[in-house]
Amino acid sequence: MIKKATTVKTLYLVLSLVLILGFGIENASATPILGQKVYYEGGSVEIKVLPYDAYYTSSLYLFSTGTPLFIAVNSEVGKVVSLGNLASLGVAVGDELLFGIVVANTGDTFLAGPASGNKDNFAHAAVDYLDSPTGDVALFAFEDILGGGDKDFNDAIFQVSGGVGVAVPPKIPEPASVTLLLFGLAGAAYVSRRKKK
Ligand SMILES: [Ca+2]
Ligand SMILES: [Ca+2]
Repeated sequence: MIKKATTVKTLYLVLSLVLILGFGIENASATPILGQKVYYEGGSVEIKVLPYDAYYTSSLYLFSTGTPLFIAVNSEVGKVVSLGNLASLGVAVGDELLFGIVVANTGDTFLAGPASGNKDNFAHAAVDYLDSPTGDVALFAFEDILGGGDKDFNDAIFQVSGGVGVAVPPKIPEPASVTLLLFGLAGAAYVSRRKKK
């Protein structure tokens, strides 16, 4: 009898936790912002493919890298792709994380971010950003039709978590530029000392 009560208690606790966590995420979620820019904050970045509703097949790419980096297809729901630390891909802290989709059926490429980034002058992604102590999350919901079409913004949905932010983080000066700065200062000090003599 006691054992059964404990089991029920445990089950209740687990259910409550699931509910709290679920609602916590739901509540903390901000309003999606059309054309929101996101920036790299350092550390690793992970992408998860979320359920979508579209006729077209779209592939997610990261365009901040030298050559666009293929990440996943909208139909691969549940797939998780870890990009690791983006520094290894040539993306620096403070750089804009420019995600976009390539629509297989039409050949169109649509970038997230402001409308001006796209040939149809339409913002193709709504970004729902959540800054939380357990990790930052940005939900990208894309519209896959040129000019906006039905504007339902659910044609390709990806969750980006990790070092992602919506404010421009301060740039960390590279060791090389710090060294140059020190050399410059030393040079200036030398010149001014010589002038005094
Ligand atoms: Ca749709
Ligand atoms: Ca649509």
